[in-house]
Amino acid sequence: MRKAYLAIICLFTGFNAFAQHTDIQPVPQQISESGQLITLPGSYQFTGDTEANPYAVQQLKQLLAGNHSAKEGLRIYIGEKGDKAIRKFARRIPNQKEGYYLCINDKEIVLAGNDERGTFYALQTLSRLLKDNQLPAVEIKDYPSIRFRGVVEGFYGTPWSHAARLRQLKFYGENKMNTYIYGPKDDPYHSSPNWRLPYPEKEAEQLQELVKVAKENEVDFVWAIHPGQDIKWNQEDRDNLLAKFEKMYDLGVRSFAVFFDDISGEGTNPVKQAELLNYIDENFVKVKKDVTPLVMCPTEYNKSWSDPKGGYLTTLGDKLNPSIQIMWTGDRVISDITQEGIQWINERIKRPAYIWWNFPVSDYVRDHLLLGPVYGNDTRIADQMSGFVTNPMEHAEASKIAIYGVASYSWNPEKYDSEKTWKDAIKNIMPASAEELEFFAAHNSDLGANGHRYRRDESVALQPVAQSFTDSYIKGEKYNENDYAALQETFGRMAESGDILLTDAENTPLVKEMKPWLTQFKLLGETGEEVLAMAKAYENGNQELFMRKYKHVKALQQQMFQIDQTYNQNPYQPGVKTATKVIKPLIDQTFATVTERYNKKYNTLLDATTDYMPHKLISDVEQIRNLPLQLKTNRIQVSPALEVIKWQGKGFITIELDNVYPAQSIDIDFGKPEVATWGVLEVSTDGKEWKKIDYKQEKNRLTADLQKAPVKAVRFSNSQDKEQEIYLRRFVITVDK
Ligand code: LTM
Repeated sequence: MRKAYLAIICLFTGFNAFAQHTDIQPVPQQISESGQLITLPGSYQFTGDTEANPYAVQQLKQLLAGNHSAKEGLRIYIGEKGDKAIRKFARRIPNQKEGYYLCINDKEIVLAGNDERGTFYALQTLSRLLKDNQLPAVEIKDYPSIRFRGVVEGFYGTPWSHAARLRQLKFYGENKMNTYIYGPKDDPYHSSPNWRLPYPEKEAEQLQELVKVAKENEVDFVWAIHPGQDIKWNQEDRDNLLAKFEKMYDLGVRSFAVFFDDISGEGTNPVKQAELLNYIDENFVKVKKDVTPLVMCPTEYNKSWSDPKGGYLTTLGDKLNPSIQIMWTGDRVISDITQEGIQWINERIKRPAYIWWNFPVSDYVRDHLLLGPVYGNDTRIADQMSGFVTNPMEHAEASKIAIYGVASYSWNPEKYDSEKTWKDAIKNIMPASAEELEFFAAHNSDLGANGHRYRRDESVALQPVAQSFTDSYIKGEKYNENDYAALQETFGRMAESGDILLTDAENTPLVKEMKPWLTQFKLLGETGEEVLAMAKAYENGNQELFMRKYKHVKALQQQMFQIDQTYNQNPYQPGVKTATKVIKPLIDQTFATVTERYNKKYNTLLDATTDYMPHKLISDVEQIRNLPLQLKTNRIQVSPALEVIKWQGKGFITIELDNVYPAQSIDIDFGKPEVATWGVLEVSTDGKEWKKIDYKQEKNRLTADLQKAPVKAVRFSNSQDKEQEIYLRRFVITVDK
């Protein structure tokens, strides 16, 4: 009886006939199911396979292994609205771009797209449902809530490799993302001054292959140009830009973007930007006919950098042709998208914003891995945005955890479950070691202190225990045995999961990216175990054991220091930091506490320091005041910033050292040659009285030789009333230690 009922689902039943148990990402808009499982027979009768989206048909036939031209067997209907093969299901297809209708029962499978992409997405859902040669009987009506969903490779740092990009495009197709915007800041042919030049042959061939693979996965390959830092607003540069677009068109590109972010000077003029974009729209996009609407990233791409009166943004809103999409990162450079925030920008640009979400990008915190869940974006504003793309880390595989979350959020925000999607992502990316990866990711998700003040939860489940241990042992005297045992278990698992993931052979590109962090994580876990052993030995009055454990901790700390100094040595935030929000501070504080107690009790002088930052940065320049300091042996440096910094008149930056040191030199690079006309460098021996010092300037580099003069603080100020725009590339003080 039940079987008969199911056999007619595709044609006659309505939705919500059954409860939903099937668990797939992105979550479909409507799904009903009976709970019946259908075992695939191995022979299939296809209807519509010669007309339907060929990429969907090809994948379908790979998925359903067996006889594809049988006279008997499960019937498969596939096609797009308007195709004869699926005419009888046409009314069931959602009338939405990229929408589809999927029905599975024991007589037939229907994959009916509202358009070609819809059919492809029906197939992706089918593929997710297939487990152990069985499919659940379901009826699904589905479509995306946000029009453009995907990734903008828009970070600073090493661009993704060709192989990584190919894997990404497949991943986007599987997760129903339709957009990949190519805009790596460090690709010289994307940005100034080489944007005018064509790609060399090898790169051009690779781009051509990416375009082809993007197409096979129903992804729009959007090639972005970043010409603003040196563009001349004349016909010659318009021609240069169109010539470059023509070259990209010849490689197969059919979607284009122009980025004006992170630039200063003439290129920031909104009237000129709008004129250029409209010119490209009218003389290229509309002429070609097969090119999709342009996307642009404005210079004022977030609220905190925008003229409150709206001059720049309203100019774009008024002047840009309506079909041109305008990108937006939110209230700040790095921020989550809110109802209020999106209304604010949409009013100004007079169109729904195209969101450029700066997570999990880590180009301003490169010593961290960001593997946590996607959360924070409002789930009720899908109709107020035209697109939602994530800017990832330079680690392509590791970024997939967040990309998977964004795919799910942007397909169906109202049904988006952050924690669950994160867990599913991990299972999808590394099924065999999912438990270990989840554990590692849970402790590697925060960014640490950073100039953008963007933080994420980390080690959430451990926080109550960590707090209780801190209160009872570090602030008090005696730990609770249960807390002790829970921490011991956690530290043990850190070492275990580090080892297991380091040897995982299932996703080797991911292991390769994470290796320095995995090694560090494992060492930190071992350190934690030994620090707990120190606490126990101290409590038991076992001095011999305490000293053994102390020496081991010192050796482990030394190994972690070596990793930090050897791997990921980029010029911005070199090194490898792990579990920095809860676990590392807890281990460090416990170590310091127990060592100090031991010193006091046994009158010893054991070193209780762990790595710490004794020096301070003080500034009234908004974009500088929260930048962390870095300490490399005898060099104290400000962590460089990537964007243009607006330095108000009389604004200053001061580095205050913990003591007076004989100073060797000060070395500054503000990315501009004319700093000497407004900048004053001073030093102080007490932080109160200041002495102006001379510096040499060669191009953008300022250096002062201090010849071991005693220094407690260094200050650099804008001596004038006028705002300056700089890039904070380098600010280093070298002292004798
Ligand atoms: O966010 C935008 C629009 N531009 C840049 C990105 O290239 C960079 O990756 C992020 C994060 O540092 N910040 C930017 O300003």
